[in-house]
Order: sequence, then C-alpha cells, then structure tokens
Amino acid sequence: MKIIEIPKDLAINGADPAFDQPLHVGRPNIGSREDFLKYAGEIFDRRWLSNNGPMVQEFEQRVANYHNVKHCIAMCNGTVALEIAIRALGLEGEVIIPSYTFIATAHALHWQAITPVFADIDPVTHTLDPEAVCRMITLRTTGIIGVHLWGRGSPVEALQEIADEHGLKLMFDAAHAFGCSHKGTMIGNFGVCEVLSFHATKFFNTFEGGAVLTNNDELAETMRLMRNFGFSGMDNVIHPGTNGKMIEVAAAMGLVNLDAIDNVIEANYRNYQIYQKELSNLPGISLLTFDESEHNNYQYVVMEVAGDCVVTRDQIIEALHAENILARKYFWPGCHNMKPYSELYPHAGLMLENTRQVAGRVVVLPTGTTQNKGMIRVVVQVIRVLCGLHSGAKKAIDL
Ligand code: T4K
Repeated sequence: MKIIEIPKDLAINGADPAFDQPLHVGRPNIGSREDFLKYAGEIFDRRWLSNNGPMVQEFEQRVANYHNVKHCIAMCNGTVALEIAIRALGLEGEVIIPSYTFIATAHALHWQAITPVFADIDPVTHTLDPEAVCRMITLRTTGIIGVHLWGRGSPVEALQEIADEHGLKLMFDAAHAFGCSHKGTMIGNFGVCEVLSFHATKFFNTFEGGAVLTNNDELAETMRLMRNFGFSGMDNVIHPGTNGKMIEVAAAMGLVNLDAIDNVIEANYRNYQIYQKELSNLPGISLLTFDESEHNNYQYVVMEVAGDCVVTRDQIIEALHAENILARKYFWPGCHNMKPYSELYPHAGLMLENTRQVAGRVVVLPTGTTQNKGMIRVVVQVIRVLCGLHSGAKKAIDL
C-alpha cells in the first residue's frame, strides 16, 4: 500500500514518477555490450570455454595489478573462493567471524565442519571489534576471518596482532571491497589472503564469480590446484580439490567491467553525495561515511536510523517498498539468528549487543550506474516526506 504521494514533477528518466521498474539495491553495473559481444565471439571461435582459458588468465592478471597484489586466483563465486581459502589455510576447530555479515561467511566454515564463532562488531565502523575477538578465543580457535563490510577496511593491524599473539591464521572476506584501500594499501594485501566476490549485485561483477588475492606463492599454487580438482597436468591429481573454476564468459564480463570501473565509481560517488546532502539534516538519520583519502567503491549507501528518530527503520523500509524502491535491511538479523546457527548456538546473541543494535538500524539504499539523480531524489523524497508526516509537520519537507 502506498504510504505517501510522490510529487508529479519528480520525473525519472522522463517517465512517470510512479515507475513500473522497481529501484533495487543490487542492480548490476554492466560495461560495454559491444566489447562483451566481441569477447564472446572470440570465445566461441576459440571453443575454449573453461579450465583456465586465456580470458581468465588475462582477467586474473588485471585484477592482481589493480590491487597491487602478486596473485589473483579467479573462482566461480565468492562463497567457493572462501571455502577453498579456508581449506587451503588448514583452518579447523573454531574460527572467529562477525555475525554481522552475509550468511556466506558463516556457511563457508560450517560447510567444512568448522565452528563459526561470532564476535561482536564496533557500532561505528560495523567491522570486527578486536577486543570482542579476544574474548572469543579458545583452545580450539585456529583462525579469524575479518569482513571489510561495505568496502571499508577492518581493523587489520589490531587483528594481525591478535592473530600473531595467539598463533592464529588471519584472512579477510573482502567481498564488498573490490578496488578499496586501507591506510593507502589496496585490499588484497592484508592477512594471509583476501576473498573477493564478483556477484551480479556487487560493485564489480562477472555475472557470478569470485577470487582469492594473496602475496603467498605457495598458497596461491595450492588454491589453483584446489579449484581444479587437484589436477597437475593431464592425468595427475596431486591434491584434494573441487570445481571452483571461473568460466571464460565470466572473465569476459570481468574484462569489460574492469574497463568501466571509473564510471561506476563516479556514479556511486555522485549518488552517495546526493544522499549525504539531502538526508543530512533529518534528525535521527545518518549515512555511514567513507574516508575520502582512501580508494572507495561507494557501492553500499548505508543509512542508519537512530532509536530517537521519528520513524523506525522498518517503517522506512515499508514506505520505500510501497514505492517499489527495494531498499534492504542488510545484514539483519545477523548470522547467529539464522539457521542452523540459531539452533546450534542459541546463546550467541548474549555476546553480540552491538550486532543486534546495528542490524536493527541499517537500511541499504539503491545506487549504481542504473540509478540517475532523479531516482535518488525520489528515494530521498520518500524518506523526507515520511519523517515529515511522523513529526507532525503540516506539509512535506521540500527537497
Ligand atoms: N561475503 C560477503 C560479505 C557477501 O556480501 C557475499 C555476497 C559473499 C561473501 C558471497 O559471495 P558470492 O558467493 O555471492 O559471490 C546478494 C548477493 O546474492 C550476494 O552475492 C551478496 N553477498 C549479498 C550482499 O547480496 P541477496 O540475498 O540480497 O540477493 P537478491 O537475489 O535478493 O538480490 C539483491 C537485489 O539485487 C535484488 O533486489 C534484485 C537485484 N538483482 C539481483 C540480481 C542477481 C538484480 O537487479 N539483478 C540481478 O541479476 O544477496
């Protein structure tokens, strides 16, 4: 049910503001169609579709160069890349991760009979709180997986210190952090390795895809074996493995999207600035900021709705959805409240107060190359009008 009226003069691409196409979080960014079709033609001509083909090799080189890291091992998706990295590192027993992340971080461990132990986050940065990590270490702990949530670096130095002190392996789920840096160093250079996702909804996509970035030669070699059933040469299997390979057509999409990356950053940054400007004076509403001295992809516009705001987070989500604006409550309610973890570890929430609060106040807003200024202004208008209605204002707050 519609909750507010959008002013008729707010045209979106010249169309009626009551647009039929929903505005999604996660609309894919797609580079040049012509180049993609050219690459697809080359793939057909070559009849080399998978198994470490030339496009995958070129793609890996370019992604590694982009992140200034020695190795990029491309995979079929981010989840399998996480699973392979976890296995290649020899993690077992318990591994500490945030609960405030996409479920894949936890599943990649559970899938391999490793216990994900959920540590709380910093309520300001939304990334692992090093002190909370220390509290969760036991004799069974073998590793820590930090998540660079929203593309903002985890506290890598503090986590590395903890890992070194306790003899733990440290790796990162960098699914959101393609092209981002931390203290001037590109993501991909922290911990033993870092895992990217190239899912359709990500800043950078290969339809589906993922990769592990590492500077460790031996680990890179092991993961290359593991993603291809452990094959070394034609009839020689020398390692346990699975099928984690990226296919050629996915790499082609990646090459095309690498060429378009500056445009995507530009669009995301423009959208982020509009949101920032237009929402900044609404009491109880704030946007998560980015350190502009770093490389950022600005892929996630994260709005937080404080407890003293005139509307609740869920009222905002409801109003936006009623207007076909599919904003998301990422990563509510936290992995520990989802199965099987809610049943396996029913008391995990006792140590996760910040996670509970942050998960209860976040709304992720649509952005990307498919959303123009007019669309962003409609999203803003819905939020402003809703706040205006609830604060008893006689008329909607003007843009
Ligand atoms: N670690 C972290 C921290 C992650 O965030 C993720 C993935 C992973 C690991 C695992 O990486 P992958 O194995 O996925 O490579 C989406 C994505 O499926 C998931 O990749 C992503 N994180 C997560 C944050 O978002 P959902 O459940 O929100 O997907 P869904 O189907 O609801 O799509 C989101 C929105 O995007 C929808 O409103 C529709 C729109 N959309 C989606 C697709 C696929 C499109 O417009 N076009 C499309 O092609 O998880």
